[in-house]
Amino acid sequence: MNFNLTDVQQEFVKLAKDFGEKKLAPTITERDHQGIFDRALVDEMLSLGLAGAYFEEKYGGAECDVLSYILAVEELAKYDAGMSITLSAHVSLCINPIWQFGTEEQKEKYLPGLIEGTKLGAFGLTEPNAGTDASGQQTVATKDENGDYILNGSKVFITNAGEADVYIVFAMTDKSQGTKGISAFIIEKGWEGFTFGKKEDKLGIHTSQTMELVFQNVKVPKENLLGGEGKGFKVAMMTLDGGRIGVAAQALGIAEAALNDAVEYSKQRVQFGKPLCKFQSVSFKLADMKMKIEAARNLVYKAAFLKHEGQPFTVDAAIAKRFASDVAMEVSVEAVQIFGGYGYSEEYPVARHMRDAKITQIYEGTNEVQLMVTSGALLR
Ligand code: COS
Repeated sequence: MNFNLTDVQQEFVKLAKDFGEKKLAPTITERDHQGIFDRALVDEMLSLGLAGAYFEEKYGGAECDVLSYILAVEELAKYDAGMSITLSAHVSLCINPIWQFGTEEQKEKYLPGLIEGTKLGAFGLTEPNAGTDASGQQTVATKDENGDYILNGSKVFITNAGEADVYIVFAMTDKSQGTKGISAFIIEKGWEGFTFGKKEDKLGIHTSQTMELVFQNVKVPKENLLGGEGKGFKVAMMTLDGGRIGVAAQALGIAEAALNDAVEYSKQRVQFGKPLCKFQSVSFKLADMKMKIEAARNLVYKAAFLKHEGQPFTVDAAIAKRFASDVAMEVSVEAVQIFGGYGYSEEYPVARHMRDAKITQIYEGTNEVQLMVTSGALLR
């Protein structure tokens, strides 16, 4: 693996960094504290072309690589972890499955708007009683006399919900078939019977929006079946494999931001007549944080590289997601410790990093799920 970033990859980093510095950093505290999902900012971020990194030009993409996209997610997360997951859910969980499993008609219809950013995407798998056990779907899609589907049920904890225009939604088309009775559908906001329920009041990532999807006799044209009937579980699992690299990149960005804040603070804060960084108890802590971050970076970039090369990456994505999210949690907790009492205050950003880090250990498959995936492959 080449560790030198290409010019194009560096360009993606620069785009995200400039946007982070100029547009996200000045308002993050206010947006975080008030729980503002700023659609105008999201649109501006998407207009930079970050969503199209690895898709073909004919759909509006840049035809570069997966790592360019992952680098952008990581960079955004340094400034605004909520914004980074908005992008990751949009690309990994909505654009990618349409691109990977869609018919040419579906791709031509949906990809350009999503890639250009005039449309926002989301993904609905989780239900009140089907979280880690994704096979326990209760949402049902029954066929009508024309072969179209009627969707009934609900989805919870859906990133970008309410704001997104296009949703990848999973439902049981044949309950007797277990995981082979699950199908995926492309659903549009505004269809009759498709509404939004509870908005989550979360511990962190306040600048991203999380809501419930409610389907009451929603008619879904048969043309919007994604990947074939009964293929939904595989669509979901393979989509989540990619999504986990996005979450891992988000975690990496959060950890880097926490370390940078801790380094700066430790140079400025004077106690017992010298800056904190002159105490070995602090400088060694910083060194440990750096070591963990660099190890996480290798895992995250490797998973992105493998995905781009078309090589198997399920286990690498699971390992990267688990490791990077644990690092984000550990590093942000240590950053708070270095800040002391000020770290516990919302006046400084490290409290936000710690709140934001926690979700990376939970969503797109809890870290225990990542152990199931890894051990399952090891013992097969
Ligand atoms: N890629 C391709 N196929 C996969 C796959 C993957 N990553 N993971 C599972 N499959 C396939 C299996 O090969 C199997 O196919 P066959 O029946 O043809 O052999 C099928 O899917 C069922 O697999 P398995 O028996 O392993 O499924 P389980 O119900 O035991 O699920 C876990 C295993 C727990 C790993 C899965 O349910 C999971 O990932 N859950 C977490 C879901 C999640 O991430 N939720 C968050 C929602 S989005 S925030």
